[in-house]
Amino acid sequence: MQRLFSGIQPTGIPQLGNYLGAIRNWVALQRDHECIFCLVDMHAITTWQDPAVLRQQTLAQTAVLLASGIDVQKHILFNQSAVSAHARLGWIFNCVARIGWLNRMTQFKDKAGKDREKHSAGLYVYPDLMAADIMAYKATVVPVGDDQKQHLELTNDIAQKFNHDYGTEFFPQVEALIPPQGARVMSLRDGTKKMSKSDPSAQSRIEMTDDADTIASKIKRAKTDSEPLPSDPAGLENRPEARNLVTIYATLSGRTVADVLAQFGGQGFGPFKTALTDVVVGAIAPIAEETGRLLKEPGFLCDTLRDGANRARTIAEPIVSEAESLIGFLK
Ligand code: AQP
Repeated sequence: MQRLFSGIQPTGIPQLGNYLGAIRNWVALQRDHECIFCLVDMHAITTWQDPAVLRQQTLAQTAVLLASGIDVQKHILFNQSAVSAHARLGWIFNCVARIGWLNRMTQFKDKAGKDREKHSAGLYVYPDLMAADIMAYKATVVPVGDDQKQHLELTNDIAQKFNHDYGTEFFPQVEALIPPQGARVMSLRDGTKKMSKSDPSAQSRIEMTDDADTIASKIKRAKTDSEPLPSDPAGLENRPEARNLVTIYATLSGRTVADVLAQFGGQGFGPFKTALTDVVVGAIAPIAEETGRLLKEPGFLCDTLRDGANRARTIAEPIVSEAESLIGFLK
């Protein structure tokens, strides 16, 4: 059975993009993989996080993941900072990765914008820590949304350079599992921008704890254009908002975009938005309800993470310790 690693930053309540791009696939992949799921709190602090809010969001994300169907009896769920092997291997990878490689990372450019020099050094070396997260477990499968593809290519470059530099075949290559549909859910306010849990506008995203009324209101106010929906997918070109909403509908209802347009093509957005609301509420309401119940048990959530960290440590410690020996650290 292949070992799978994937993470999510506790930078807010998971949004529909996190769910369709990652969490929903994590749940399905549990059937035939050994899974390690991580709340990457060390990644989260690459941008400022209020300590109390970070703690609360870590618990809230744990609740959302459990409510979505992550099975902690069979698999591992923990928060990154609780397993020091990540930081140790992350530093080693900072010394393996080349500055030129990091300079090419588009996510850093997107997140840092024009004011690059004012951002944390952590944000810049984020992909090295991500490579360490995966390699600390020698995981070979990483399910992610489209935005993480470049970071996984870098992970393979780092693993290969480490192996080359130290004359070993120690670290494996990883495979990115990117869902064919839903890998890039866009903002409800701007169809050219990715939906993000830390976007300043809560109207831009559906959160996994939103109730039916909130979902209905966000979808009603979602940006669209004034044309009716096209009858085939080619008609969605240059219509990013329409394409986004149709893709969300198709992904959640397990249909193709062509099939959805065969039903709604030629109609205005009104009836489509009503149907979309039903589909989104159908998927999210049960998760939101179970999340609310779990949030009343913070002790249980903490115990779940602590147990997960203990189990994660037993895998990562020997791997990272051997990597340290390979590079000449005296043990
Ligand atoms: N809009 C999206 N569509 C599809 N997949 C997405 N993912 C994130 N946004 C979308 C996938 O969710 C997983 C966890 O993401 P993350 O929390 O590690 O960081 P992120 O990609 O930066 O997500 P956010 O929501 O945009 O967080 P913030 O606002 O903190 O930057 C990843 O697999 C990601 O691909």
